[in-house]
Amino acid sequence: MKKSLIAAAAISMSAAMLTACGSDSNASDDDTITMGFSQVGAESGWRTANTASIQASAKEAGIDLKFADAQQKQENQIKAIRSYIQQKVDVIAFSPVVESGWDTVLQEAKRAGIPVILTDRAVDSDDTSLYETFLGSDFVLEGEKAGEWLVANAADADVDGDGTIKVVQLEGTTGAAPAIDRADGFATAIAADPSIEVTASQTGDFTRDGGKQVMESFLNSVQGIDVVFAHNDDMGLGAIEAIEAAGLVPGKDIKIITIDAVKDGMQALVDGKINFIVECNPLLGPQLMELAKKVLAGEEVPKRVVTDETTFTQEEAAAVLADRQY
Ligand code: GYE
Repeated sequence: MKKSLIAAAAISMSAAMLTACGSDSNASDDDTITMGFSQVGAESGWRTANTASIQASAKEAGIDLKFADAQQKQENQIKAIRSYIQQKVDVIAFSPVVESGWDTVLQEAKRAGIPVILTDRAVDSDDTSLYETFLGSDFVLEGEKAGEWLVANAADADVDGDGTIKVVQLEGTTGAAPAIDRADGFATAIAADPSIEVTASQTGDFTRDGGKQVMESFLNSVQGIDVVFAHNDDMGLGAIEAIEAAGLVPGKDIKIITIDAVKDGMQALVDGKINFIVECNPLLGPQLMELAKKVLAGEEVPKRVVTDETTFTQEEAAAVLADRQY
């Protein structure tokens, strides 16, 4: 009805007006895509930027987004996914807080005929038919890049000059893909230099507070720490607070390597408090919306879409900091 009225009226309209009417009518069409998105939480600067990207891109793509923050709890994500199934959304997207334990709920989505797209983090399910595609970073590669930098800068990183480079690792959320993969990639890369060893490793849950607390305990229990490898900027920033509180100079007395490259991390890199950052791109929204449209149009999409990323030294960070979006 609405469409035919517009069509009739359009006969006497200019081409410009016709275009305007055509796009206006879309917003209320029944064929508007509804996406249910279950986000991990709001644990880090990366996550905040990721959420903003998804919300803005959905709006731009004309996709009706139902969004839920799971506060880093898998049970909340499962509840959100079940409610999206009940609401009969067109597509479900989510960033799984941990890798395992998703098969049951994903089978429920499959039975309901609702396609699922994984963004940012992967699941470890053997049944890859439970999701259409996985969009996100190569976390193993990120860990390798961090380790390779350390191998290349080993002489400088042996702060106390005792011939052993003692690394303490601040892990991400236990069981999360980026925590598992970054630790693996880092271990592989540092194996090239036997003088580098991970002396202690503990989770800081990807949060600033977590990083601070774990670093405080490392400073009390581990002698001669040369390097901190933090699985994200936020934990590295928390570690900086703990190091400064202990009367040491971050970036000098203890070298710091992190992953993400959010603005606060980049600022600390420019200030000399962090020594190297591996980028992890949170701006996944535009690609996610595009993939969702393709999946729903029945088009083939690749099973894996990897995001392009770089690394930053202190000098490189100084050159780009002013233009950093997040
Ligand atoms: O590195 C960290 C966040 O899954 C890639 O989660 C993401 C990670 C990111 O909390 O800051």
